[in-house]
Amino acid sequence: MKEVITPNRSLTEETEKLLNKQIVMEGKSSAYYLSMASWCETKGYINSARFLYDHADEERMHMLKIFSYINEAGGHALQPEITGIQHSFKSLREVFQLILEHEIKVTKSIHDIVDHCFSTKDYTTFSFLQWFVNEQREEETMARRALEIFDIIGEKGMGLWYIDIELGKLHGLDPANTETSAR
Ligand code: OFO
Repeated sequence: MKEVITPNRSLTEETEKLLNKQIVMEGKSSAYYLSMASWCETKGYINSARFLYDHADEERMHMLKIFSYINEAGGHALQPEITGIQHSFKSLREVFQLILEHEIKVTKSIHDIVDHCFSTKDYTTFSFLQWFVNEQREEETMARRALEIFDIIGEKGMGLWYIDIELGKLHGLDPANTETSAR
């Protein structure tokens, strides 16, 4: 009798569900940062806009990393519904405060999945997620440094102009290049 080939599935359904939830978070991060980038560009914060356009791309890349992982492990990665994205902000400082708050939520979500993988002995997914654990540490640090820049320079007078330049430098951008990466 011909052998039935079963799909090689190494993920439990529960882990697949959690990873799909994380896809939604990464997709939301990307949309959120894109919206912030656009707002910054309209307000003339060109360096912050470039920073955030790049960041939106990075978040999409994080989302795609999880897509590949789920599908390679025999699951089904689902395109997330993204709604309810904020389009205007009170100030540039508020943008970076919201980024920090958002990244802290993302870190918690990643840690919860890591916990789940550890307790269910899914060491493969546990190992896959280490990249995200490190990435979140870097992103939270970056958001905290950004807020320090506001405190150090101060927002009065030319302050915001200098803050915008320093925020770009924090992301490794050359302030002499005034084009945004919105293309
Ligand atoms: Fe995906 O790294 Fe932040 O959110």
